[in-house]
Amino acid sequence: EFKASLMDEKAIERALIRISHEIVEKNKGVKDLVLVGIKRRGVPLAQRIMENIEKFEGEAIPVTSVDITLYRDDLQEDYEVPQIKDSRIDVPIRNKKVILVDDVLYTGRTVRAALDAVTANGRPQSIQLAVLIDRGHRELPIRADYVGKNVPTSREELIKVQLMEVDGRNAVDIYLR
Ligand code: 3GP
Ligand code: 5GP
Ligand code: MG
Repeated sequence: EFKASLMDEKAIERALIRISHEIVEKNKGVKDLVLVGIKRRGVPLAQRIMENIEKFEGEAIPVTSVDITLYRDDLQEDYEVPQIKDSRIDVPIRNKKVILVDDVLYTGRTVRAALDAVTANGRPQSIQLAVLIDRGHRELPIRADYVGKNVPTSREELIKVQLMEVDGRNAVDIYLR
C-alpha cells in the first residue's frame, strides 16, 4: 500500500552528486578508489557516482559489483541470511580504497556479507559505505559513511527504490507492506 513519495528523479540526482563530492573530499582525490555496487540496484548507483566523479575530477575510477543474496537458513526456519553468491571481484582490491554502494541500508547483514566478499579478494587500504537510503533498524555495528537520505521507518514499512537502468523510472517511495 503506497504511503508517500520520498525522492523524485531530481532529488536522487542531487543526493548522488553530493555523495560524489563527499567521496572525493574525504579521500582527498580519486587515487586508489574502487566503487563496488551491491547487486542489484547498488550497481547502477555506483555507476552514476563514478560518472559524476569523472565529470568533476576528469579521471575515471573502476566500478565493479558483488552479488549478495538471501538464503533461507536450513536450521532456523523463517530466518534469511545474506550470503555471497559469487566472491570473485574482477578488479584488483589489494591496497585500494573500496567504496561499497547499496540502495537501502537496513539490518546491515547484506553489508556484512559484502565486507566478506571484498576482503576475500585481498586486503584493501580501507572500506567505506555509501547508501541512497538509511532506513534504520541496524542489527550489527555497521554504519554508512555517505547517506543520500535518512528515513526513519517502522519494520512494517517498505522502501521502494526504482532506478531507470532496472525499473524504467527514477523514484523512491515508501509503502506499508
Ligand atoms: P536490490 O537487490 O535490487 O537492491 O533484496 C533483494 C531485493 O528485494 C532488493 O533489490 C530490494 O530492493 C528488495 N527489497 C525490498 N524490501 C526488502 C527488504 O525488506 N529486505 C530485503 N532484503 N530486500 C528487500
Ligand atoms: P540489510 O541486509 O541491511 O537488512 O538490507 C539491505 C539490503 O536489503 C539492501 O541491499 C536492500 O536492497 C534490501 N532492503 C532492505 N530493506 C529494504 C527496503 O525497505 N527497501 C528496499 N528497496 N530494499 C531493502
Ligand atoms: Mg540493495
